[in-house]
Amino acid sequence: MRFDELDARLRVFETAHDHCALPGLYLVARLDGRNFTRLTKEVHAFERPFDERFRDLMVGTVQHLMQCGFRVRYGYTESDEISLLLDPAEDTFGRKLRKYQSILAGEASAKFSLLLGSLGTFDCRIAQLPRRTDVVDYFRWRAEDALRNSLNAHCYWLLRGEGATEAGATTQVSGLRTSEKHELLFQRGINFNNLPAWQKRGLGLYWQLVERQGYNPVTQQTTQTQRRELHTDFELPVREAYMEFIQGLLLG
Ligand SMILES: Nc1nc2c(ncn2[C@@H]2O[C@H](COP(=O)(O)OP(=O)(O)OP(=O)(O)O)[C@@H](O)[C@H]2O)c(=O)[nH]1
Ligand SMILES: [Mg+2]
Repeated sequence: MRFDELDARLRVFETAHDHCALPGLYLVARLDGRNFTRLTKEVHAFERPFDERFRDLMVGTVQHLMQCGFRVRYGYTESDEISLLLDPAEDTFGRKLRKYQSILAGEASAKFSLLLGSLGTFDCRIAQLPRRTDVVDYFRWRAEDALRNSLNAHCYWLLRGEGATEAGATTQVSGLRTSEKHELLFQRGINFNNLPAWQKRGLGLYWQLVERQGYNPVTQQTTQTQRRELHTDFELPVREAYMEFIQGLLLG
């Protein structure tokens, strides 16, 4: 069989099930660290429940993902996960989902591993959201997940620190209502509400226009230019203010 016949015969097995996102749908990619429970607790001894070094590795990875060839309006990270809101007009690779998923997972894994100095890998999935309200709800959902995880993790590690076993601490925490978890921490001198915002709500990265002063050596005059810079927000707004913030990202 000639090469071009062989090529045509076999190519179809790779591409026949290729899915493309429909135009107009909002795309949000979510990447999640693979086996990061082991990575954060056995392979590397990161502080529990939250470690600023780990946070900064995740932020560095998001910064890279927002500048690796796709138009990303908003990057959000909590725990070992990253969500990326793609620009509604994003059309690279003809909106082929396979391309977005594999390239983003590859870029994230490569960048995170370089920053960490050893292997750390991510998976990636894409949500295709039909309406703006779905995008707002998506990010509200992840922020609420961050809050619940944070409260549980603080309680869990506090109990472990007091000698509880893995199973004992898990059962104890899962049997408590939210108010009781707050109370458990409060009785040990921890006011959950006063913990750093990034631990409770995650972090957001978005583009900001900033004024920069330059100098034109030809005209020997100072110049004023606007540049797009990536901003990391450690104090994301809460509740309605956060929903409005996400809505704002979708305009324009
Ligand atoms: N020590 C420490 N662990 C963290 C930190 N941030 C996230 N993690 C851990 O990362 C893990 C993320 O959980 P999952 O994504 O559900 O679990 P996983 O082990 O990655 O499993 P898969 O995602 O299914 O591969 C949890 O065990 C968190 O405790 C941190 O700042 N410090
Ligand atoms: Mg994970």
